[in-house]
Amino acid sequence: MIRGMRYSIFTFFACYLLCGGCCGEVAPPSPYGALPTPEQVEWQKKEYYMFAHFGPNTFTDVEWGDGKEDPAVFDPTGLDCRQWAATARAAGMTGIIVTAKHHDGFCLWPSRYSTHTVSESPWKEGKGDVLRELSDACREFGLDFGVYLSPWDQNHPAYGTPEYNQVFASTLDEVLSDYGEVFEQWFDGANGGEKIPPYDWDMFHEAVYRNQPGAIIFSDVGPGCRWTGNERGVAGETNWSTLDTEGYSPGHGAPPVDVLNSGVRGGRAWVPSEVDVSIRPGWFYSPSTDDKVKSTEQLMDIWYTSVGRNSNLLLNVPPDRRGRIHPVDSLRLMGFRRAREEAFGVNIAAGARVKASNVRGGSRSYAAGNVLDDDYDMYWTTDDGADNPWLELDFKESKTLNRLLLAEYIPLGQRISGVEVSYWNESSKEWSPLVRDTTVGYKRILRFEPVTTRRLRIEFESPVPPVISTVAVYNSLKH
Ligand code: FUL
Repeated sequence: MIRGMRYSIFTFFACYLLCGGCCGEVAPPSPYGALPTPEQVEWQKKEYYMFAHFGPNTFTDVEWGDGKEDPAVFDPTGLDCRQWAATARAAGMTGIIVTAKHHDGFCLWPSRYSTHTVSESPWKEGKGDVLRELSDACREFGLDFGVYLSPWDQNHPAYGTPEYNQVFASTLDEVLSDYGEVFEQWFDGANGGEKIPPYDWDMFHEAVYRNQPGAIIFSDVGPGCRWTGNERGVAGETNWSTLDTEGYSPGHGAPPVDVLNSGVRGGRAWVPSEVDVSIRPGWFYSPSTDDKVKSTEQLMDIWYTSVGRNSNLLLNVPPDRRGRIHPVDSLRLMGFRRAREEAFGVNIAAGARVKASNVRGGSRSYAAGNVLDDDYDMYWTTDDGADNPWLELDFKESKTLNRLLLAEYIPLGQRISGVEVSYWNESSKEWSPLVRDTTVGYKRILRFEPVTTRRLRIEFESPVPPVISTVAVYNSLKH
């Protein structure tokens, strides 16, 4: 009898631990609204990668070549894609997207579908292939490889005719089948031509997915990710990863830029924002901008307004005329990395006590403490219909802080529309307002004046239970 009792107490506790605090699994909250694909979730985790604008413009000092450039201008004296990759890696980036073909139509690889390519240039006696060297270097340095291809082509004789759609689709086929895995296909919507021929976007997308089923397609309106509406590095303060794309197309047919900037609450498609911005005033290298490379302060600001606002950051670092990242840009990238490490190196919330207004089903699977672990898939959430959800952090002693990082678990959708943060004011013995904001999404970093306190309270506005994967707190001394 006693033995049996012991056994059942043991099984009860085993069951308790296995089931996460109660007998019987507690179902997770229902997904809400448009949802990301698994590839979009993985893409979002890449956060920060390099854009490399390189081509004839690098040598001619213009931003938009007209396609009439002599291919002989393309002649880097010491091209070294391993140096690009080593730099990106050391900068903390996760990949590189290269302008395989910009608006001038020049192809950085020996394309079968153009006569305006590296093969016609003197570089490596016409035997070179930048995409080969870069894709190999990315693999060697553990980086993702992505390609930019402009549909607008000022060189190709078929441009403007119905045949061009097939030419462009074949070009995509070629690039996307020859250089290994491509994580992102970047379609530029820019077009300075007077008459833009109708592009067959379905055909282009099909070519991408046929060759690279896991690739994320960038354009003004996705479908994988969207332009954030400006090239200044600033995503909307309110930034939904959802958008209504019906009836819109990339380029001139895109929604207004303010819509792209903030997304659309309740939009029917999941099309998260990507911030593209250049470290220099122009997209291509020019010796005249060597002294105009963005400062660490400017880059940190961009971090807060991109990654800190539910976006990925695609930072353009244009290789110079040797075909290497210029030392000024490299130094700046390293300073930027150090600044991020200084700002976010010590998480004040680690080891804090966390309390919540409610824990779903009382289950440990959804406990408040999950917001402090490093596992993105572990989150805190509440029962359906639980009012006024909040989390409270107790640092156990007074701490000075000025940054709060929040992350929603996006596989269940973007849910939160408002956050209100207050701190425990020891002198007045009450909660004092600290900062309030709107959306969270994959990542949100709130900045506020330093405050010294032992406790922080975060209230969430959400039509359905909030699902919070991460809460982190920092005291950034410089940035
Ligand atoms: C724009 C282009 O016109 C610029 O030259 C650059 O490539 C930028 C990323 O996109 O639309």
